[in-house]
Amino acid sequence: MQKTVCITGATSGFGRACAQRFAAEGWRLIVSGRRTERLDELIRELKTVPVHAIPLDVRNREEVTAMVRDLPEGFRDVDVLVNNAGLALGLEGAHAASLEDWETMIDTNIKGLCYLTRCFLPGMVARNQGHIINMGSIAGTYPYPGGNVYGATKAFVKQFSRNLLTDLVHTRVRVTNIEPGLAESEFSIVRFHGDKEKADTVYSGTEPLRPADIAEIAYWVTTVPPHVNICTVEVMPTCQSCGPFAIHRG
Ligand code: NDP
Ligand code: 8X3
Repeated sequence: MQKTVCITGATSGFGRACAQRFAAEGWRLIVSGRRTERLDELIRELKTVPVHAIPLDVRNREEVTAMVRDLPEGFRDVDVLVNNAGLALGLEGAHAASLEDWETMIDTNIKGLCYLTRCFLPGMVARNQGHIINMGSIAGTYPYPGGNVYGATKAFVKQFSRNLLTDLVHTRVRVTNIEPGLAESEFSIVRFHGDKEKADTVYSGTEPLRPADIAEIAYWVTTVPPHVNICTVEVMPTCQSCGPFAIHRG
């Protein structure tokens, strides 16, 4: 039977690549994001499968609730939710960072992810079938200068994913936290508030992960036998590793 996947942040990067990957396997797609022209593009591109595209700001709880409540016939029983919408803003130290940026990251990466999860879970539990795939980050495990609130939001995603598993242990609903490292998308352009030149320096001289690499993992975790749950996938490009502890000598 044709399965249904709902992907947030499908207008760019990992989310868009996930939409392409699941479409290639014939899945029915619910795709969302704030940029409607990008959603229109996606509909034109993914002609071979049913697509329900819906403009959505995940920070808006009422919008999220209405989106899930008003899903059209044929799209209501969501098998997989890819909680991908998210962003980093700024790389300043905590003493200099913008509180507005901090709030946007918390509202999107934490609260938005919670709204989507809470809205879709009752259906999944009632059907005793479903899969929540959260887009975490290595930043949720390893600190780096300027990662302050961004990394903390992804640490939330890590622990929330684990706690979901404990609440769902009596069901066959699965939860996976994918934790990518350096990956080229629009992520750094957004982080540096549109400064493409600065964003390019993040990837210069590296071979970063590509959105398609992450989409492959997101699709793969859904294909293992139903009694198997891939809890966490930490993934980095070969050119990246964890740094040493920092010691400041005065
Ligand atoms: P992109 O900037 O390319 O894509 C981000 C997506 O999130 C866009 O589709 C954007 O859509 C959507 N989005 C952002 N804010 C909102 C919002 N308020 N409501 C709805 N959608 C929103 O970045 P990536 O693809 O790289 O990032 C995807 C996820 O992966 C994020 O959660 C990010 O933190 C995480 N990640 C990224 C890594 C990287 O190095 N690239 C590594 C590890 C994790 P729109 O603007 O149209 O709303
Ligand atoms: C994105 C990866 O290391 O830039 O989550 O924070 S990193």
